Amino acid sequence: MFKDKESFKKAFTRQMLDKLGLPLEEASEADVYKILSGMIREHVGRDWAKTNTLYKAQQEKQVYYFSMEFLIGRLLGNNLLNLGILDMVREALKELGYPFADVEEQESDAGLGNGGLGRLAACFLDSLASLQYAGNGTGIRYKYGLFEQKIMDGNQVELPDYWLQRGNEWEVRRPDKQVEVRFWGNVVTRELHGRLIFETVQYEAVRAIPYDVPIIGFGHPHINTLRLWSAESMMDPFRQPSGQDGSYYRYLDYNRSVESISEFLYPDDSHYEGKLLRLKQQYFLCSAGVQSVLRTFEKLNLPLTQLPDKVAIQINDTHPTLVIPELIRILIDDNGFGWEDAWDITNRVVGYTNHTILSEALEKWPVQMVRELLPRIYMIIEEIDRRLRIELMQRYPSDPDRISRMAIMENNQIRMAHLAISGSHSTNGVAALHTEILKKREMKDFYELYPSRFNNKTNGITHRRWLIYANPALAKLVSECIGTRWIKHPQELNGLIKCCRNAGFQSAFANVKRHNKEKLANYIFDKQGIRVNPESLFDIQVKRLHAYKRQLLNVLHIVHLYNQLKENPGMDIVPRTFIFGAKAAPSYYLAKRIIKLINTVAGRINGDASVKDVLKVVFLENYSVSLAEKIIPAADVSEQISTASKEASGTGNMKFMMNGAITVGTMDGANVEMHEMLGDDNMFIFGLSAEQVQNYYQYGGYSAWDMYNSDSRIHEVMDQLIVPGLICSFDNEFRDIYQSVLDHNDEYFVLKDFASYSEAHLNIDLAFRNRQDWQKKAILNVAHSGKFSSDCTIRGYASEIWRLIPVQKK
Ligand code: 26Q
Repeated sequence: MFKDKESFKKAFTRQMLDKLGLPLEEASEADVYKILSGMIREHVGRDWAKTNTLYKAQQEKQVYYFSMEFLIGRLLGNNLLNLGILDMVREALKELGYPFADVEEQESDAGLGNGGLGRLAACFLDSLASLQYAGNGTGIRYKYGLFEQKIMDGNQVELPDYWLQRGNEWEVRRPDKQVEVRFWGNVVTRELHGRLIFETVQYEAVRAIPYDVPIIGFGHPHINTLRLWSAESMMDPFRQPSGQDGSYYRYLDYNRSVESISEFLYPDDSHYEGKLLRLKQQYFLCSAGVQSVLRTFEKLNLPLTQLPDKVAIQINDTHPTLVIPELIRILIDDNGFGWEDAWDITNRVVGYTNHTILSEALEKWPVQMVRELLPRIYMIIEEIDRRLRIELMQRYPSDPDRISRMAIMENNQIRMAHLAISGSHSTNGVAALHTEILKKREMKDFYELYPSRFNNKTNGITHRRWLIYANPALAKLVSECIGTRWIKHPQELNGLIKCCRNAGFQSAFANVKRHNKEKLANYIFDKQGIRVNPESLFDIQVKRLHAYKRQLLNVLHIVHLYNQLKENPGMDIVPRTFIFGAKAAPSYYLAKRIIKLINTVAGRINGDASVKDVLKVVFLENYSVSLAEKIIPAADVSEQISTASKEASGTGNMKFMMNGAITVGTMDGANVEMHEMLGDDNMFIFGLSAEQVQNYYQYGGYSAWDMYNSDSRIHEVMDQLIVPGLICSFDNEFRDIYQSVLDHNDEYFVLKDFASYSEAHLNIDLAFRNRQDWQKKAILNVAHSGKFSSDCTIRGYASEIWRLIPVQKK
């Protein structure tokens, strides 16, 4: 049915009639979306089954990527692209009277993630399938994704994201594959033939139902599975008939509590807080996921001792760390293994990826909570801790401090990172600098104990979604210049280096950017009624709102520019449009105040006719994957300005680079590796280094008040946060922000980096005036971005951590 345009049109029209009883003329865009996505789902069904049969027949080793988040966004366009029929379908629909862009908008954005970590998981799935690895995703099918953001009166307001409201054409419910997950209860121990047997009684059982989503590989019929688990109640959860002595009411309570398990995604406020429901979610994912992995393994009819030869589990941060005690539990309690063997198997199966160096974000669960909710898992963690302590005592007999520092259980808390490192064979950071910081500081003790476990895997992004799909005009131009091999081998984008000075190519490149900027300008006007000039420099910062990402530095600098323009109306600056997009965790007060500040500044500046030709500020509501696809291709400048050492990697930085934006950034996360390739000529680096930041934390010597008193620009913009004038409309309007910087001694060095940030922006201004040179820089950014394709990252994980080779290579 997808052979050619005409047969597609015929099949499509026919399905519209058969499935919805609608002649084409009466179909809405939503109807078109529904039929089209249904057709694709059906179309891939056979190849999906074939891929699974192949895995089984060839006894492939499989990797399971366990993650509490998969930020997949929309699937229609991406699936058509990977199937190689996007252009054909686009044309066919156009001929039938439906612009593809309008059809696409009918799909809700699957926002099952907060930001980088969740989007990384989605990019990895795309690469796994496209490179023909046997790789699966394991996650939770949240009923509500990350909240929808509305801006009201400049403030963020959160609305529930009921993304499933209109159904989900991509998923298949698989009740036949359901498993049971048990909470609460008591462990009874007895002896049987000289062995201790552990049995949990009086537990509460929950049904885990999988929903499978096909993950379509690019350019070949290789289809992997993302399995998302949903919690449902059982008829007989307590293993006793309900209805007796008040147990009916207990059942009703139970029913409600079960539904909440897969109800919503927790927003990340990077400030760890141990919530019972979150722990339930984590164990739900781990237990259902591990049981399902083992069921698939069972079909191979091999002994469990061979599990590490056939299965790798990668845990996306510590959120799914409970796979470790869960796998041990199943091996010991259900399969009769002794501790050593169960531990050894588990250790060889699991790998752990760390995504954070903010110590306040590290997960620690209260002992009591784990003991009550997961009594048997708790016993196993206790045993892991006991054995680790013995190992440490032997290794460091005279260093009790070190043992307390490294223990898993300490101060009535369970440190999940320590559990993850000791229970797995691999711990990786997500950028070179990040891994070095883990080894030298954050996890130094563990690095010294297990040096060979630590390794780096610099993050990546799928160039299929982020270049070919999001920026088709640029992809086409690239192919015209260097051919199409780069699509399968993204490193070959470096073929563009030879075109970077070619005037004809530069001007074609500039036209593509211009076209993308016009599209974004139209979107901004449609959505927010603000007119921005596509001729101006588009300077963009889109990412979660967090103090360490320093949106505040950006907005204070904008205020400074505005002050200069007010003082000196004739000042010669390149016209700029500053664009922001960011969600703040609902409970993160300071982050929300920064959103209000950005909107206040935007309102003032956009309302001031005297700067209307040179300065605009836009805060785009509800930043999400599909919005990112519209914004990133239109950027001239990419803001990656975190306090050095704080951003583990960043992946937005890579997306902008691949779309020909030039980065203004600190030497943080993967910016460092970008800089290695691009050099000072093609990136605007500023600010303290990670080492300098560390030194200030360690030895002091920085005073925010001194900065304020010694730099008149800083003095002026800080005062504008509290004194009515160009920015504030009443006394102390932004006192909380003012205080966070001055009274708390500027934890993120916003003031310290202000001068060098301003200077970087002056350099941007100068550089943008020389358009040809600017194009050259932008082209070089694209040319060097192939290294950041997630294909490259996934090959690294596959060969060095999972020991997996692509299926087609056999
Ligand atoms: C934890 C406990 C309770 C509720 C929520 C959370 C939670 C949820 C999500 C904690 C953290 C996250 C997400 C973290 C994250 O996205 N980290 C980013 O990961 C990217 C991919 O590796 C990196 O590029 C970024 O640098 C890093 O900040």
